Amino acid sequence: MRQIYNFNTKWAFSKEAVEAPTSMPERWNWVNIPHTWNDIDGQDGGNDLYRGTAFYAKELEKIDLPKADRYFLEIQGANSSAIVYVNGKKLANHDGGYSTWRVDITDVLEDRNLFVFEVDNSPNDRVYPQNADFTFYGGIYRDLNIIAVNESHFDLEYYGTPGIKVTPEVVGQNAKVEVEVFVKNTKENQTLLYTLKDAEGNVVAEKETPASETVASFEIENVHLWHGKKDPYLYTAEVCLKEEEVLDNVSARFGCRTFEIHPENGFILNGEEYPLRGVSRHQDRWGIGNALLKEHHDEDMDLICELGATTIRLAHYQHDQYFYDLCDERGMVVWAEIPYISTHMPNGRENTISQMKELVVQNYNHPSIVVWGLSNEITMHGDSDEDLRENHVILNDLVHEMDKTRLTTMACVSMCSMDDPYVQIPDTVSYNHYFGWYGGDTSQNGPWFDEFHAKYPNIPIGCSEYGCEALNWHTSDPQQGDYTEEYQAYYHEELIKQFFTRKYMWATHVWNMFDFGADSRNEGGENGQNHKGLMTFDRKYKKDSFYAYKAWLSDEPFVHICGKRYVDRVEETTKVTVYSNQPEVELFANGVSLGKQTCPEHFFYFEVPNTGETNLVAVAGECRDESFIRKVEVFNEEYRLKEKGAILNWFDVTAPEGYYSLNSKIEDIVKSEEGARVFTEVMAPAMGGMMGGNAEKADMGPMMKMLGSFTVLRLTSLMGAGNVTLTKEQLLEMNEKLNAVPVVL
Ligand code: GCB
Repeated sequence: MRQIYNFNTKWAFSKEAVEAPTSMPERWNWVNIPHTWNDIDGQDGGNDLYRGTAFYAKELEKIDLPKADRYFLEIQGANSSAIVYVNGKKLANHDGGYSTWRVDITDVLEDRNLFVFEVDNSPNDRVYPQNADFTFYGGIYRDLNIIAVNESHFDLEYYGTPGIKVTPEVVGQNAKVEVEVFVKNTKENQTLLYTLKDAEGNVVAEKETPASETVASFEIENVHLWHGKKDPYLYTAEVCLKEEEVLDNVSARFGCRTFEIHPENGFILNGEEYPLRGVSRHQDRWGIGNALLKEHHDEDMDLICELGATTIRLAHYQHDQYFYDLCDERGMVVWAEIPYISTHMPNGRENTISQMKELVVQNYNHPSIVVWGLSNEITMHGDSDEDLRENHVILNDLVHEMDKTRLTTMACVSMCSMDDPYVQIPDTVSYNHYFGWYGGDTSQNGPWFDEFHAKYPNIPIGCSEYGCEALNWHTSDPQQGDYTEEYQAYYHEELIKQFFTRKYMWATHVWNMFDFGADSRNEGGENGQNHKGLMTFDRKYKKDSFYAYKAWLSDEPFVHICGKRYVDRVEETTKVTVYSNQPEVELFANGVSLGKQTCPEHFFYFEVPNTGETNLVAVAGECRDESFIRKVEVFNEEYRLKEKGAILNWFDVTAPEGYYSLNSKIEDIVKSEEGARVFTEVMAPAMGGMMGGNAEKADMGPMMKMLGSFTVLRLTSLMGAGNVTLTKEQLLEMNEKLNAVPVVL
C-alpha cells in the first residue's frame, strides 16, 4: 500500500539567497507550508509586492520515510515556477502555480538529504498569469508530500495524475462505468482488483483482472444520480494492484449524471431544468493570501451554500483538490479554468497547454465540473490576432480529445464584439459585463444578452462576471461609482431581476463571492483589494447584496434588514430595504407596525419615519431580524468614501459653464468633433493598450458603450488598476485643454 509522508513542517526560508544552498543554511527563517511571502505586501496596494525568487530548504533522514521501493515528491501548488534540488542535484522544474506535480526522487536519496526549492513569481513572458486583477502570491502554498510506493504502482507522474480515470455514462435507469488506471512497472503475476462502492460503502460491483487489463467496465443498475445540491450522491471506485498482498491502491469518488447546455432552456441536469445561478470564487484571504488550510475552504463552501448558489466559477486558475471535493459533496456545478488571462503571450502557448492538461487530468473525476474554461478576457487589449485564435483552437481541441464528457467555455471581455469569430470557438460562451459599474447603466445588462441571443440563437450564452464594489460607505442616494453598500445592493437587485428571469442564460456568476487581494488596485479607500465581493476579504461581514441573492436562491427561511451599518440618517423619512425569501414581511418601528408587504421579487421597501432613535424589527413567518437607526442633523462623514492618496477630487476641477472638463461624461465630450480630438489626444497615450489601438477614433464601439457614461476623471481613477497613473499636474493640464472646448448638445 502506498504511504503518504507529509513534508510541510519547518522549512528554512530566504528571499535574500541568490542561489540554491548545498548545505543546510543557518540563518534563514523557519516557515511551515502552506506558505506565501506575499501575505502582507500582496494585499496592501501600490503594486509593489515582492515578485522574485525565494528558497526553501529542509533536511530529511531517509530512515524517517516509510520503507518503500520508490519515492515521489508531491507539490500541490508552488507559485509560479519552481525548481527542485535534492542533495545539490537539480531534479525538476515546473511552470504554473496552481496545479499538482510530482518528482521521482528515489535515485538521488541518500541517508541524509537536503531538499531545496527555488520558487519564482517574477514577471516573464511564458507562464500564465502575468497580467491580471489579482495578486500572484509567491510561495509553496499548498501541501508538500512524499509518496512512498512499491516498484509496481499506479502512475504519479503524468501531469499530476491521480492514476485513475472514471467515466460514468447514464443509460436509462442504469449507468455504465468505465474505470481506467495507469500503472507503472507491473509484472505478469500481478492483478488489479476493481471495486465500486455506493455512498454507504456497500460494494455494488467488483472485478479482478490481470494487471495488464487497465480498463474495466461495469454497470450499476438503478443508479442513484448525482443531482446537484438536491442530491449530491457519490460513488467510489477503488482499485488495488495486487501480488497476493496489495502493492498499491488508488480511489476516486464519482457521480452519475447527465447534463446539457441548451441555448434556449439553459442548464439541464439529469433531464431537469437546473438554472445555474451563483458566484465566482478567488481562493485568497485577508492576512493569509493563498496559504490556506482546510478550514478556510470549508468556511468558503459553507458561505456559498448559505447564499443558495447552484454554481461556482472557480476563477481564474486551478483551485485546491480539496475544494473540488467539497463541490462534489455539496452538489455545486463548477466551471474550472486555467489562468490564460488578460494578455495573450506568443511565448506562452506551451504553458497554456501544460496547465490545461494538468487541469483536466487532475480533475477529470469530479462530477461537479461541467465546463473547462479556455481563457478569461484574453482580447482585453484588442489583440484578437491569429496566434491567439490558434492557441484557443488548440486548447479547445485538446480538451475535447482529453474529455469527451464535458464542454468548453470562455469568459469574453465586455468590449469583445459578439461577432468576433473567436467567440465561436468553445462550445458555450460567457461574457464579463459591468454595465452599471465601470460604465453604462444597470438596465443595459439584460438587453445585451437578448441581442446576443437573438443574433446567435444556437450559442448558449451566459454571464461569467458582473459586480460592483462596496465598502463600509453609506448613503440614502446611491450613485454608480460611490462604493457604498447601498449602491451595490441596488445594482445586484437590478441584475438579479434581469438575469434570473432570462432562462436562456446558461449560467450567471457574480464577480465575486469574496473581496480579494489585488495589490495594484487603489480603490474605494482601501488599497490592495478588489471589493466586488458579496462578503469582505476576511469572510466576517456579509454585505447586504449577499442577502439579495439568498432571497432568490436559498430555501432556508430568513429575513434581513439592510443598512445595519448605516445608523445615522439625516432625512425625515428614510427608506429601509428588507430581503426575504418569505412571501410576506412586516416591519415594526419602535413596536409600531409599518404594515405588511408581499413581494414576489423578494425585495421589500419600507418608508420609515426617522425621529430620535428607532428600533426596527422585521418579521417574516417564523423569521425575525432587528436593526437600529438614528436621526441626525448633519450627514455622518464616517460614511463617506475618503480616497487615501487621491490626487484630485472632482470639486478641485475647474468647469466653466458651456465648456468641457474632467467632470464631463466621455459620451458628451465626443459629441463635439473638437472634444473628441482633445479627448483622444489627452487620453490616447494612456489608453492605447486598453482600446486596442482604437483610441484615435472617436467612435469606439463597444468600448464606448461601457465607458461613455464615465467622467474623464473617473476613468483616470480606474486606470490605476491597469497600472496607468497620471499625476495631478497631468490631470490639470488635461482639464485646461478640455476647458477650451465649447459643449455641443
Ligand atoms: C474582470 C476580470 C476580473 C477582475 C474584474 C474586475 O473582468 O476578469 O479578473 O477582477 O473584471 O473587478 O474588474
